[in-house]
Amino acid sequence: MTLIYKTFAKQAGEDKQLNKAELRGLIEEEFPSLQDAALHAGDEDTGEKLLKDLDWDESESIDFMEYVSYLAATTCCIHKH
Ligand SMILES: [Ca+2]
Repeated sequence: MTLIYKTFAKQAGEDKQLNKAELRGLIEEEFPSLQDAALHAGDEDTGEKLLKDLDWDESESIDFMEYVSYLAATTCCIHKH
């Protein structure tokens, strides 16, 4: 969990929130296969789509809890298949 937080905080900066550009940077750095899959599906702006999907409180940014929820959901999906 510490490593997950450090990865998040590295991109999020002092405000501890990921904006669209920071989210895109995190995806490109940590989940390149997700970026490749999105591009292959014709979704060129993965950051924009993910921001809408993850931003539960519609704050236009992703906080750590929203990010961790995404990781948990993704991990569950991966292990089902
Ligand atoms: Ca949010």
